[in-house]
Amino acid sequence: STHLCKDEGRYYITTPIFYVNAAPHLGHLYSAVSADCLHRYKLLKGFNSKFATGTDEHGLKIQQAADAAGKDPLTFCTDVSERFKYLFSSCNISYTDFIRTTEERHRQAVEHFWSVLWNKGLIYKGSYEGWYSTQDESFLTPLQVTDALDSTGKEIKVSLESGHKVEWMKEENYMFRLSAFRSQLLDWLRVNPRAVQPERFYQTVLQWLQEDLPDLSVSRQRNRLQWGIPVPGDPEQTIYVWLDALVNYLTVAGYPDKHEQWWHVAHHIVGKDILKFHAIYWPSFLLGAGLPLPQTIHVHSHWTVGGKKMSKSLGNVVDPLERSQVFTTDGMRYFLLRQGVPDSDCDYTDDKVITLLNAELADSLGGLLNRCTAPALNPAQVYPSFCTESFPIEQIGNKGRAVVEDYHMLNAMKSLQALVEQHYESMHVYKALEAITACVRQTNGFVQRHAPWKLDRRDSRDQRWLDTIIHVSLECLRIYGTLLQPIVPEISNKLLSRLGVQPGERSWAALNFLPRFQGMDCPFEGRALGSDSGLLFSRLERPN
Ligand code: ME8
Repeated sequence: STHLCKDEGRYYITTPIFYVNAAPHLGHLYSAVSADCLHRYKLLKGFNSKFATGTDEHGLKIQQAADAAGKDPLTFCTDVSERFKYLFSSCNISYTDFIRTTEERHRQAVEHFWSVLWNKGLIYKGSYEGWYSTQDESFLTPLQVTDALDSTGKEIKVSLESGHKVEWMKEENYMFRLSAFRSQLLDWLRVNPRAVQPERFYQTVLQWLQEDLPDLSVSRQRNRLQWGIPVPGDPEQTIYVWLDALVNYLTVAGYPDKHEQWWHVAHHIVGKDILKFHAIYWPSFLLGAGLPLPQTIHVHSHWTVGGKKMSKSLGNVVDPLERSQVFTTDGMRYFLLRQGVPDSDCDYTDDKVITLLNAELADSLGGLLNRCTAPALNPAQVYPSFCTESFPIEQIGNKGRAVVEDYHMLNAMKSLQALVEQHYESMHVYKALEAITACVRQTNGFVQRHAPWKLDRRDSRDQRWLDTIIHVSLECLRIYGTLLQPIVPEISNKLLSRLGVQPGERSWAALNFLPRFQGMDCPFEGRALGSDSGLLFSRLERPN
């Protein structure tokens, strides 16, 4: 276990802040669960971790949604923001900060940030003429736009990337000198090849930077957009919602005067739909303001339904609250992180959820726990002793009862922690879960192979071997329970409590698999198991 001094051990992770124009869906929960997993993992490693999420409440799209709902914008925003909070607390999203862009602390941060850019001469008054997508709150070049027909058959223009409608816009705006940052961005990416992950999105950003980088409009005329933060010193202009929104990460860190300790350890999780805003606009704003750039931008792909991106505008969303009532919160979390692949889109079906959870949580992991704690095999309900005579440390010339596959299993267990760490750190959580699942399968095979229920308890050698089999299996379960805490906190708690592992014994430093095999004492040996609180995960029924 490494001791971390206060400052080295800081970590700051963020999700995007979500638009409040409609209710949260499964895609939003996925970003939040991914961030929650990293946050919980860092805490278990002993870090002082900050985890921010929140809601993006300004802009034309929100103004229009509030109008359509017949509510004043702030009331409208508060209502939807509460729904995000409710979803997140229902799903054990353990954020430390929730930010709303309509908060006073945020207005102050944005005004300050704007003034810094202005004072450095990076913002100038100009006029913008071009395409704008309100759905995406995004300015587009002619090359990013194509012809399409709307639902009434009328010819319209849409964004090539999102498919959302665009409109021609011509206004007096403030412009940001984005074009001045192209080479600095390229330098940043060259020096920090892990700044944007996974690799394919890093390549996407490099590709974008091969093209010309026009200056960016960073305000809208007040008569077009009232719902936002006015430009300092010019109330006729409202700050562009994306500049406003991105600054949220700084607001949470304590900008403008207390952000340093958190800001230099910032990591963002974003969907690929908003990569350009985070990997081009945001670093340019930060460079302009003389602030450090984020350590990592973790990008993930999209959940689709029937091959189409799940989105409010398409109306094909999966309600995460309703689904987690059916599949349990941990079931939903497990599914999202086991099936979600950052590199590519993933199609959602209930059927996939049921198949996966039944196989891996109910049968494999739950079955293993059941077997090893069942009164038939473990009548004393203890963590039994390990006997090196039946499972010698040296495999060669072994006179015990362990076979070569058993040593393979132990080797896989020994490398599991490092593998899981590597995959958690790089946000390839599905790979961590793949590795854990493979080990669980091996442990089940170990029990199956030696059929401890066939051993004769009256024979003391058999009894010691039986204890050893159970000891090793419980040690495996203890490792799985500890490693899975960031993914399925409730199931892990149930598992570890059943094994009698105390809350203070669940950190990364306490992992130490099978200490008896390394000639050390095992603190669990001889200890009473915790009480039986029922199945780890109940099999899900398929609807007829
Ligand atoms: O873009 N699959 O907010 P937003 C996976 N307010 N993730 C998805 C998803 C899907 N189908 N749909 C959405 C905004 N997401 C801005 C962000 S940040 C300074 C401002 C997730 O409500 C994913 O993280 O449209 C995506 O980037 C984000 O929600 C967009 O949420």
